[in-house]
Amino acid sequence: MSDRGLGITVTEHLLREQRETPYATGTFTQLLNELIVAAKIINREVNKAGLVDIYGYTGTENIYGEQVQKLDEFANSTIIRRVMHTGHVCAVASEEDADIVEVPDERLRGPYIVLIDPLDGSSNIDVNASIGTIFSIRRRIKESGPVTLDEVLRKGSEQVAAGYFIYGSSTMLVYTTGKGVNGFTLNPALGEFLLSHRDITIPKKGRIYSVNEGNWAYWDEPVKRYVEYLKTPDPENGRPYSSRYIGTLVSDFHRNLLKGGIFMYPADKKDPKKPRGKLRLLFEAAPLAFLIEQAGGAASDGQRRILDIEPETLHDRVPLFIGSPDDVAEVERFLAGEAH
Ligand code: AHM
Ligand code: MG
Repeated sequence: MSDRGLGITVTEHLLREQRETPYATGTFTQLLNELIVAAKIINREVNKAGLVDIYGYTGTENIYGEQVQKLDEFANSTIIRRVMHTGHVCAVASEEDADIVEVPDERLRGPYIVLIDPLDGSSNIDVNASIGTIFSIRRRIKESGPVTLDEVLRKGSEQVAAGYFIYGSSTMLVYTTGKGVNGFTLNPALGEFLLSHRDITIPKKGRIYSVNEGNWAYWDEPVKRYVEYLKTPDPENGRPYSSRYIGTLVSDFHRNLLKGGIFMYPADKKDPKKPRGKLRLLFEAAPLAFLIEQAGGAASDGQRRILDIEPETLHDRVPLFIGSPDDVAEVERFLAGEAH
């Protein structure tokens, strides 16, 4: 029987996936549910963000003498608190924190490690453009004992789930557990995420490129040549591409996932302290790489598959080229000097 029109909730969808997985205990379903609750709380605060001027600036005291927390700090602490009390997690690593946060020994601990970018694109809050939360879930390596950094510094191919919430004109959850990608839209009247985008597949080739072109002067020549190529008219091959850049990775990624195209944050020479691009491997590139591959796309640092890269530190940065498979293959050819 078709379930069209039924409005499958994300919980129902998770339970169905769980039933199809032999030996599944439901642990993972509960963990993802907790992330969903955290995202609903964040969403509520994001929706009020424009009111800060009325109720008081963030980071300062409001008119009631209370400290108003910045939204990114609020998102970070909300997710960490919620997932740490589930009993299913042994540690959380966040883009906002220098080190991993371990669940104390005296609390119930589980086998999962959660990695988060709690509020991606937070510089867009002030201008009412969409922002997001990225998450990645891994299983720890050891059976017990303190969580060590080497358990977190693992290739992206070892993720068991990854996804994001986007706080946009609608609030959505898009996630994968390695069995394709599904998208859910929050129905605000019900407070439930309903299946709205089943089995998302990215077009093989797109017509959109997303990059901060203001960094042009700092790019290597092959990147410049590739972007020039995308802008050079060739109607038979779908060029010129359109340029779309929001400046929130989640939002730029989401659009390209649905419509096809390529998002790039190449390495640049602007900041000598960040010669390897801007985006973080563990918190941004790897979770989105898992999603894009599950949707039939590709993600590369220009030479290597993102999911094969072993991080050296928690906050490693990587150049990122992610999107439709033919577009990513093409940029790799430019970077290898095989096309110009
Ligand atoms: P952040 O971690 O400081 O929020 O930076 C991440 C964001 C991404 O969401 C976005 O793709 C990128 O930075 C935009 O950077 P830029 O403003 O340099 O184009
Ligand atoms: Mg980010």
